[in-house]
Amino acid sequence: MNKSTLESAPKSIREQQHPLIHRLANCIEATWQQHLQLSPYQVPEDLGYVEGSLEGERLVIENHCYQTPQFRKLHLELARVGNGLDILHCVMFPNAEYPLPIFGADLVGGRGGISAAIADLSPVSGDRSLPSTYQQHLSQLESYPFSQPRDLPPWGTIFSNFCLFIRPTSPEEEDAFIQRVQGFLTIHCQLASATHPLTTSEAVNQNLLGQQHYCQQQQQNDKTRRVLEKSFGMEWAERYMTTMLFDYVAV
Ligand code: BLA
Repeated sequence: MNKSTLESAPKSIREQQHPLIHRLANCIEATWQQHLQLSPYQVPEDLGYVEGSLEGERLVIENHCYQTPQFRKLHLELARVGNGLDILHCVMFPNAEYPLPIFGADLVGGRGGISAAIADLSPVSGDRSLPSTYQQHLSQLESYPFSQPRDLPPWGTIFSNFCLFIRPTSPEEEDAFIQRVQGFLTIHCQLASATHPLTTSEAVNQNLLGQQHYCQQQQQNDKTRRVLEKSFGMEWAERYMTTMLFDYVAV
């Protein structure tokens, strides 16, 4: 195994990634910068830039993290497996005091094209519904007839009715995907900035329980786990999935 942390990565791997991943990464960061007050977020020391290759292909991971008054962690991760499989992973974890849904996105693919493009604003309330302001704004986004919608896995009960999960099949569909995600992000940043914090510990605990459930479901994604295990081993994959990808504040 070859695992290393570099003080500064030579050049963002997004330059080499699939153009849709590169575009979405830029779009996410630009939207965050436009609408939120970003501060640095301390990534666990050895997890900012990681490289591994155990039995199979080399996996390179680059993490970009920020925090804001409303979000305890904004996480954008770019990864490359071997010479062909590119991954973008993004989650916006709200602070415990803010009753906000969780924005998440994952793009997986390579030279043969993107196989999975998913984005959602996932509810964390007790009744698993989105706040009505979110429902109103999201239902006004332009719909697009994507030709290859994909079925959610069994753990995907956390996603909302607005969840978009497709395999994009043309440049038009790639544009429409970016446009929808941009819509999700803009609505989310604007509504989050106007949201007041919760005032009771019961409400905060309920919010944290919802976030915990979201993370526990995501931790069941065996496709993600397998990619990490192949390059870093089981123990490391478990630590990475529970401390970096889907960590939560236990209630
Ligand atoms: C699917 N995620 C996948 C797949 C791979 C990864 C290889 C299968 C692609 C396919 O079916 O076409 C791998 N994803 C990774 C890795 C990382 C990653 C290695 O993020 C990180 C290092 N996943 C998320 C988030 C969402 C998500 C935030 O991280 C949603 C908001 C969803 N990914 C998601 C779903 C699938 C997937 C629903 C399909 C799973 C399935 O079909 O079983």
